[in-house]
Amino acid sequence: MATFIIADLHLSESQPILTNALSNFYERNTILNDRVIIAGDMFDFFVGVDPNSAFQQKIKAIITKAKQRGVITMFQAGNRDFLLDEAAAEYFGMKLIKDFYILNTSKGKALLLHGDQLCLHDRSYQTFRAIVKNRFIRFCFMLLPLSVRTSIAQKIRNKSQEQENRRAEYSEKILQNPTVKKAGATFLQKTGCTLLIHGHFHVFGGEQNAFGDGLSRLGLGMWDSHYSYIKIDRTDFKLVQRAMEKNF
Ligand SMILES: [Mn+2]
Repeated sequence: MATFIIADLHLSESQPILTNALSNFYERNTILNDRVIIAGDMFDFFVGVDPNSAFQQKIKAIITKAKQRGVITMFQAGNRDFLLDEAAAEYFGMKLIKDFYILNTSKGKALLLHGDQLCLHDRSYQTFRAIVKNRFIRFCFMLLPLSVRTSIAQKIRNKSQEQENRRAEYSEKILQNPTVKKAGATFLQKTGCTLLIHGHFHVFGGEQNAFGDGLSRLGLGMWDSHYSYIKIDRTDFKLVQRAMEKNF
C-alpha cells in the first residue's frame, strides 16, 4: 500500500490537459490498496457540484474508476476549493479530510496541510480566510444559484490573478519569512510532527530544518509544464517532479 500526495492541480474546464494528466497519473502510478491524497487546489476554483458539467463528470469518472479498482482518494481543501465539502467530495468519489492531517510514515509523523495556513504574515488574507471558512457565510453563499456563485468566483479570481502572479515570484521569499517559519514550527510542535508537507506556494522541493532543528519541509509544485507528487510506502519516501508529457 502506497500513499501518493499531490496538490495544486488547478483543474479547470479550459485546461483539459490537466484533467488528462490526473487520469494518467492514476492509471500509471496507482494499484490496489493505494491511496491518493489531493492536498488542496485540485480545482482552479470551485463553487459547488454541477451535475450538468461534463468537466466535473469527467473528474468524477477518473476518481470513481480508480476507486473501483481499490484506490482510495482523499481530499484536503485548498484556498481555491474550500467550498468542496463532505458531500461534494463524496460526489467525486473522495473522502474529505481535515485541514491539518497527520500521516504516520517510516520517517516519523508528518503534518499535511495545503499551505495557506502558513501565511500568517499576510493579515488581510487570514481575515479573508476566516470569513470564507465561516459556516454560516458559506451556507448563505451556497444558497445562491450556481450561475451567481460562478460569476462571483470569477470576479474574485480575475482580481486576485494579478496579485497571485506577482506573489508567485515571491513565494520562495515568503517561505523564508520569519512569521511563516514560526507558524510552521508551531504547527509541527503542536502536532508532534517533524515534517511538514504542503502545496500552495508552487515551489517544488524539500528543505531540511526549515522550521528549526529537525523540523523539515516538503513542498509540492503546481501542475503545469511539470507535475509533482510524494510517494510514501513502507520502505520508500520520495518527492518526485516530472515533465508533463504532451498527452499527459
Ligand atoms: Mn493554494
